Order: sequence, then structure tokens, then C-alpha cells
Amino acid sequence: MQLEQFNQLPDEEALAAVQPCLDVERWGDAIVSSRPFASRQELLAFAADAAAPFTEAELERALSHHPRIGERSTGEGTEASLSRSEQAGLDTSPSTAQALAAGNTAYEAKFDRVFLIRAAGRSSEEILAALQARLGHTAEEEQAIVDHQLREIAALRLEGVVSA
Ligand code: 2AL
Repeated sequence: MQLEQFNQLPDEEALAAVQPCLDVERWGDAIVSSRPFASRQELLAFAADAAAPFTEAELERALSHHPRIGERSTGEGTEASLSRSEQAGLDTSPSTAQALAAGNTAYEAKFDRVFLIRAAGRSSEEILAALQARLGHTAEEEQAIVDHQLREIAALRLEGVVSA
């Protein structure tokens, strides 16, 4: 939809439009209640910092909508189809799939949550390198990175919701 339309939607409809971008209630509420935005750029800039930083509970909820990297979601909802297109560029060779699966397992064992990265625009090699590097982080470092990655994914999704 155009920005003008987004600006004028009833609150509930505007919330429903942004929720598949990032399922953090405070984030959606902040965006919806800050309308009207003068430009798409202003909306995207606001969304990038809204409700920062996310709490641990917010991160957990938002992450619950993201399948593991390398595991294409099979659902029919908006989030599932967005995720599929974000992961569409990944190399699906057995060796890459195996390396991603091993990295995901190690990450989950260390941090007790799914490894999350903005996949769109990244090659499998870049994702694997990031996964290896992030395995060396502390939980605190990862918390900040996951917050940032969720916002990058949300920004790309929001660009799809509110067209240029
Ligand atoms: C995802 C996903 O579904 N889309 C994306 O950019 N990253 N998942 C993930 N575990 O990082």
C-alpha cells in the first residue's frame, strides 16, 4: 500500500499490517501511534529505532516466528512466505545444509535460542562465516546482535508493506 493509505488506516488494521514484519507489540504500537509519517523514509527510520532495546521476552516472541536458517518454512501465513523468499537465495547443496545444521545445533546449545540473521542479500558462505563468528560471542553480545538482525529483517519487510 502507499504511505498515505498506511497513515490513514484504523489502528487495528495498521497493527495487523506491521505485525508480520516484527512481532513485538511495543514496536508495532510505537509505529502506529506515531503516524502520520511525512515520507516512507521517515517511517523506515522511525521503525529502525522504535522500542529499543527489545526485552528478552520480546526477542523470544519475535524469534519464534523465524524458522532456522536452512529450514524453509512450509506454512501458509504471511510470515512463512516472507521467510521463504528471504531464504530463497541460500545454496541448498548437502554440504551447505549439513554445515548450517551443525552450526544451528551448536548455536542453540550455547544460547538456547534459534540462530537469527538477515538472510536476504547474504550468500550461504557469509551466513556460515557469521554463524561461526557469533558462536564465539557472549550472551550479552548476541542479545544486541539479534535485536539488530530482527530490525534489519523488519525494515526489509516494511519496505514491502508500504510501497515506494
Ligand atoms: C530468517 C528468516 O526466516 N528470514 C531471515 O532473514 N532469517 N531466519 C533465521 N533463523 O535467521
